[in-house]
Amino acid sequence: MAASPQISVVVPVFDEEGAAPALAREIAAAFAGRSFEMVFVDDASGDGTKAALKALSAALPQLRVLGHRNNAGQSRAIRSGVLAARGPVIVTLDGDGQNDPAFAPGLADALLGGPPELAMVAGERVKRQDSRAKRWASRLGNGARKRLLKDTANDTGCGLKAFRREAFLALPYFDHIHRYLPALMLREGYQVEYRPVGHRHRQTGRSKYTNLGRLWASVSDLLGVMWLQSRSRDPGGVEEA
Ligand SMILES: Nc1nc2c(ncn2[C@@H]2O[C@H](COP(=O)(O)OP(=O)(O)OP(=O)(O)O)[C@@H](O)[C@H]2O)c(=O)[nH]1
Ligand SMILES: [Mg+2]
Repeated sequence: MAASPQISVVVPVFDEEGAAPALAREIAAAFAGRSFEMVFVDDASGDGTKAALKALSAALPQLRVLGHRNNAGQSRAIRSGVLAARGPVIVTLDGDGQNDPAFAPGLADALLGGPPELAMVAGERVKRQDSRAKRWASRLGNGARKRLLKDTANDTGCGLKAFRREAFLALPYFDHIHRYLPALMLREGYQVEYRPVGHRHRQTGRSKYTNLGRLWASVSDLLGVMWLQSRSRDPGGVEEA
């Protein structure tokens, strides 16, 4: 594996023993022939997720496996992966296999081919393969967030995204920040684009979120991001004299 790959694929996993190894193989196939690494971040799973990935890494040299000592959530796992990543371009995917890795190289290429101000190309799920209740809650949540934050995004819950490592690390961190990346990138003066991506049924394992839990977190997160937006001032660019 190259010491400095062009692309680092970061995948947060929590109790995804049934899905994670197959997903790693699919990602490796999708990026075959490219300069890439995969950084799977195990968030103190109670099942054999970490051991299964570690065993697979003997056969997949691009696979790196990190582990948290304590469960710290999806956003913290993404952040740990980005910090450890060696590539300037990051692609994230959910660890349950619901995001189709075949769409991942396209997002990375859109970012690499774009202007330097373009910091993120985010996926938007077409034909979402989730329950009706989840799709409804998501539609309501996305509508409220878009109206309040004016962040142009239709589907911030989509785990498939490509962004510049440097831009991500310039953002403030909080739990669940992964749903507010468009708003926070725009706040920093970066450009954000969206591309349609495929979505699949969860085949194994259990959902980690409930509608009620998400609603509760969203209220305080929305208020927090609105505060961050109100406390931001735009220098209109920075030039060296
Ligand atoms: N690292 C980490 N990842 C988590 C945690 N909770 C969820 N995830 C990961 O975040 C991703 C999304 O979680 P899901 O449970 O699939 O959420 P969802 O797609 O809305 O729900 P389903 O449709 O039922 O799959 C998956 O890769 C999970 O493994 C957590 O506490 N820590
Ligand atoms: Mg899922």
